[in-house]
Amino acid sequence: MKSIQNYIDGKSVRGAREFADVNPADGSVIAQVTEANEELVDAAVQAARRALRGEWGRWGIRERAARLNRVADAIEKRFDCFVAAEVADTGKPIALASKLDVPRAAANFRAFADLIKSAGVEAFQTETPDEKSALNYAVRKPLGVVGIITPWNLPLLLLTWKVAPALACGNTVVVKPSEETPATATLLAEAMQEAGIPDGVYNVVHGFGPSSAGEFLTKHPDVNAVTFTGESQTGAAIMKTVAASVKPVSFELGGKNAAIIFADCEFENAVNGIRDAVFLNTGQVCLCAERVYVERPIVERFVEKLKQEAERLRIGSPLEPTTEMGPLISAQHREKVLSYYKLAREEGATLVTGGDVPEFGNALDHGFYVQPTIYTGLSETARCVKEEIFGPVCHVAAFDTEEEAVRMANDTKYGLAASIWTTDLKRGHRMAQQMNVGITWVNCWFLRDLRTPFGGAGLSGIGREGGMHSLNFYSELNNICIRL
Ligand code: NAD
Ligand code: 6OH
Repeated sequence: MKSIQNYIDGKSVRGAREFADVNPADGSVIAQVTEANEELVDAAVQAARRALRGEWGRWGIRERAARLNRVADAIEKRFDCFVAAEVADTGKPIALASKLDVPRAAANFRAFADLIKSAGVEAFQTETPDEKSALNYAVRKPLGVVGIITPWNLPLLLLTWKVAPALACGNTVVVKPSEETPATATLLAEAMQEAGIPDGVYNVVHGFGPSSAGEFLTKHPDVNAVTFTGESQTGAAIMKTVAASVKPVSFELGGKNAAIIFADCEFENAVNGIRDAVFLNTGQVCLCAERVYVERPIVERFVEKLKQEAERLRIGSPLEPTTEMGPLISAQHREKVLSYYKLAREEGATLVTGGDVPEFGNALDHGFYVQPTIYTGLSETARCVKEEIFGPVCHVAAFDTEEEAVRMANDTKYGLAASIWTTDLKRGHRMAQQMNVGITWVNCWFLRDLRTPFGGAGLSGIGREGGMHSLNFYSELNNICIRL
C-alpha cells in the first residue's frame, strides 16, 4: 500500500496515526496518509522559521523568481504524475485535470514570478502644512511563516494559488492540504526540491481540521499569517482560533452564485456556459452557479436545452479521456448532496432531470456518483435556493425585469461570483456592477486572469488575492519617511 508522509525541512516525516486516502470513483483505498500531531506541526513551523534566516532569506527577488519558474518547469516535467494523483484523489475527469488543474498550478508559479519582478511600491513627495518636506516610500518584506489551509475541490490549483505568491514575497510556508486530497501537495515537494527551493521553505503537514493539523497550524504562535480556502463555517472557526494571536487572514469561502440569462443572449453560448457553470467538476467549484435566473420569454426553451445538455454529459470513470463528469469527493459529501435532492422534493420543486444516483453495473457503483440535476418551481426562500449544496445541481427561475433579477441575485448572505448573459454590453455592464460579489463574468464563466482581484463579499470571504492583492497580503509593507 502506498504511503503519504508529511514533508518537513526537506524530509519525509512519518506521523504517529494513519488515515486512508480514498478514490471517490470506486471507494478503493489509494494510500495510507500519516497524520501530523501537534509536535510535528511545531517541527514544520520551526523548520519554516529557520529557513527564513537561511539562504532563502538572503536571496533577492531575481533569485526567488528564477526558482519559482523552475518549480513551474518541474511541475510540467511531472505533468502526468500530477494529473494521475489529482484524478485518483478527487475523481475529476482526466481531461479536466489535464486542461485546468495542473496547467494552472504551473501558471500560478510563473504569474507570481513575473509579477514580483515588476511590482512597484508607493512613493510620495511630502509637504506638510508646517513646511516640512520628506520622501515617503514603502519597502516590501515577507510576513514570515505563512500557514496555508486548502480544500479538496481543486487541490493543487488552490494550494499553488497561495504558495506561489507567498514564496514570491520571500515567506516560508506550512501547508495543510485537505485530508481528502493529500497527494499533489506532497508531490509538489519533489518539484520544490528539483527547483532548488531550500529545505524548510515549503513544508506539508497532513491531517484534519479541529484537534488536528489544521487547528494546530492556525493556533501556532510562530505562524505569522493564515490563508484559507474552504467553507464559510470553517472560516469562522479559524478566525476564532487566529484571533487569540492577532494574525492577518485571507479567506476564500463558499458561494451560492447566480447566473442571469437575458432573452437577447447568444443562446447556444449561454446554454453551454451555464452547463459548465453548473456541472464542471461535478458542481464542486466555489464559483459554480446553483441559482439560474432566465428572462421569461426564453425560460422554457432554456430549461429544455439545459436538460438535454445535462442528460448528454458523459458520466463515468475519471480515467476515460471522454468522461465529462466524475463522482463527488466522498460518501459523506454525497450524503449531503442527496439530502438536498430529498429536501428539494419536500420543498415542492419540479424535477427537470436527475435527482438520483446513476447505476453503472461495475466497480463505479462503489463510487460517490450522483446525477446532474435541475429543478424549477421553488420559492426564493427555499433552503435549496439559499444554501450552498456544492454538487451538480441548479434551480432555474424566471424573471421579468432587470431590477427583479438584481434583487433575486443579491438576496443571499454569500457574495462570491455572478455571471450575466446578454448581447447588450451596456446592459451587461449595468447589471454586473450591481452584483454584490467579488467577481462578475459577462458572457463567460471561470475565465481567469491571475492579475485581477479574486475573493468574495459577505459570507464568501475576507480580502482579495490575485496580482498585487496577493503580493500585498503576503508582504509586510514598511513605510520609510526620509526628512528632506
Ligand atoms: P472545508 O472548510 O471543510 O475544509 C477546508 C480545509 O480546512 C481542509 O484542509 C480542512 O481539513 C481544514 N479545516 C477544517 N476545519 C478546520 C479547523 N477548525 N481549523 C483549521 N483547519 C480546518 O472545505 P472543503 O469541504 O474542503 O471545501 C469545500 C468548500 O470550500 C465549499 O464551501 C467551497 O465553496 C469552498 N471553496 C471556496 C473557494 C473560494 O475561492 N472562495 C474555493 C474552493 C472552495
Ligand atoms: C473555487 O473552487 C475556485 C477558485 C478559483 C480560484 O481561486 C482561482 O484562482 O481561479
